[in-house]
Amino acid sequence: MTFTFISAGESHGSQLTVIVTGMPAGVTLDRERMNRDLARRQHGYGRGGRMKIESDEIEIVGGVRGGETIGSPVAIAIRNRDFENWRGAMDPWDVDAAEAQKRRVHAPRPGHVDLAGGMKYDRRDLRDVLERASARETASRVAAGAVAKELLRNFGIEIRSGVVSVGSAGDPDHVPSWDALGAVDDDSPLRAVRKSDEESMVRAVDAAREAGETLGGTIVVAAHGVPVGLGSYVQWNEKLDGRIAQAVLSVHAVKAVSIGDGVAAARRVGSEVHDAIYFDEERRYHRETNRAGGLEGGVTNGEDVVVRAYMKPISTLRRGLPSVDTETREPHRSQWERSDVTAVPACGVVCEAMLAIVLAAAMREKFGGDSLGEMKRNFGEYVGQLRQF
Ligand code: EPS
Repeated sequence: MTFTFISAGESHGSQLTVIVTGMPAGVTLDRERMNRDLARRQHGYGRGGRMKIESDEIEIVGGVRGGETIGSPVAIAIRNRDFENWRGAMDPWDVDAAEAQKRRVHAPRPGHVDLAGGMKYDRRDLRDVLERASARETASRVAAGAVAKELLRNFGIEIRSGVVSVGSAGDPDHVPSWDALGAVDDDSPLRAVRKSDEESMVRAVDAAREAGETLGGTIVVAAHGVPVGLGSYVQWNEKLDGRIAQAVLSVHAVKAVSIGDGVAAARRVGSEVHDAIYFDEERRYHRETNRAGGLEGGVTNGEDVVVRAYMKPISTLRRGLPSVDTETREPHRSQWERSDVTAVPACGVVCEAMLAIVLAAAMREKFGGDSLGEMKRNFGEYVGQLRQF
């Protein structure tokens, strides 16, 4: 079974439900470590009132016994504490008409899927669209990613991220080392890679809040310990760079993705872009630079996989934006109740999860096995083969 996940649940519904398929049996899960990822996603300067209500926690409801996977789908529930405040408008069976009217959304936000979603699914109350389109869904991704990370760590694969820019503060092109990503402080306001950028980032968020604005930014996500040979060059949809890009671009508000030096490489000559190949007995084949971001021809080359995600400003602005009332078709500013000013630090944690999910899928495809032991034996044989090359 392919390693992947599916999720369900509305932002103000009772819970998020996540089902992860393709986990081998015999993987020990660390509850605290997994919950820590959920907490990391909730953190960050510029989050709104909702994060004061929620305190996300993984509740495993299938596929795990005594802390170990048993080969069946791993099912997870994450409760939405805010549901208690929304039950009248969001209950699956008994919606209170007055409550539903109070929560009705009829002035779509430019930049959000409110309008296109309402037209597509023929939902006149745009709340039916925004509830599922909400970035609340990213808690599901982080839960699935936490499962993927538990698998990957058995093969020495680790994932880190950090923020390199928020609005115009920081440097979106900054290339952090693996160690620099390790030094990112999850408790710092914006999870900045360069501590010297943090202050200007905080000021940018304050200024945006003051102006009723929102901000985006740039995140670097990297994976270390990835073996040579994940993904393939033989078919378009097997190229791992494309699969990573799809996964990261699917994260809310991410509008661009690049790998390695990405966009900057398009402006340079070839000799300044490609990573020279070296060999010595200890390090075997290796590079002194990693501008390719660990991927050549859609295949991992053993260097760190380095991905950059560019997040646009959140589309819910306190000051609103020009829009149309879909009930009267008259001009109407987009609606606002509460929202985050920025969620760039959280987005980094979500992108880690997406990278983990794609890498776990690629590892499962290459090494198979129904149990972790079988998968590890297959992996060990392959590592032996690489040593002969
Ligand atoms: C979101 C709007 C805000 C965010 C939410 C995403 O929620 P609310 O509408 O309840 O104020 O807080 O993010 C989360 C709930 C979360 O867990 O990240 C949106 O419209 O996308």
